[in-house]
Amino acid sequence: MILNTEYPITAAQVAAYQRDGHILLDDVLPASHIPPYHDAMVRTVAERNTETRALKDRDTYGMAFLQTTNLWEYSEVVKEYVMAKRFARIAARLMGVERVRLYHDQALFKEAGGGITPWHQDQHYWPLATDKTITMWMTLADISADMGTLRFASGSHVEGYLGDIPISDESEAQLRAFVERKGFTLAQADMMRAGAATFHSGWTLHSAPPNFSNRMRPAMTVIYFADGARVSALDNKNRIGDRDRWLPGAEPGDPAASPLNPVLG
Ligand SMILES: O=C(O)CCC(=O)C(=O)O
Repeated sequence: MILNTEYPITAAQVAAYQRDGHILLDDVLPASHIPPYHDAMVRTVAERNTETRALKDRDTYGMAFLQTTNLWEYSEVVKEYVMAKRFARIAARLMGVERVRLYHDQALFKEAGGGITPWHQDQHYWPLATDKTITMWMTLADISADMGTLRFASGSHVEGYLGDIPISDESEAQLRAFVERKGFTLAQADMMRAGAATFHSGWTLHSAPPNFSNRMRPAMTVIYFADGARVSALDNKNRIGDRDRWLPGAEPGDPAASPLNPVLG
């Protein structure tokens, strides 16, 4: 089955990912294979979503997307997708590691009229003592930039942890100013075909524009880290929450390897 097949990654692509902290790859899941996964994800998001407020009544984070986590725990079809060797091997190859584990998945559906995704660093949230973390962000429909393809600050991953700056109006102001001051080149796909994906490092600064269209931007993410990584200090409140949810029972210094974090490839 397609999810266990190899997606060839060249040495030039590995070098580009390691230099920029992100890369766009086409046909990570060829479009003809998407419908069953798309449908299972839409169904699971509908079942699990707890957001009922109108967009105008939410804060900036709430307007950015409907965020539904670990869909694989609730749908066998989504589980097949999240556990796919094909995606995990891309993650391992780009990071230059032998094997990766699953951290968690999340659907990030930016609604029609949804707001910006503020500038942020994912690894602010993750109690993982390694630089080898990566998110696959796949669109399940053809989308254009004005629906919210991700915008990356190329090379910003080398900065490492920039502090306790969770996704918010403050992160948008503070980190946008940082990106401008440092003069990072910005990269954003003008369009992405269904099944294309970006991969970005946990430290890479990124954001997204609003969804100006009248259609949902259905994005599915899977987050991986290098097998062998340990749990870091729980030095901000989001890392405590993430440890409780994604690394149950693990203490700082322990291997990051709970039953929710299988080796995938
Ligand atoms: O989907 C978005 O707008 C933001 C995605 C993101 O921040 C991520 O996947 O790390």
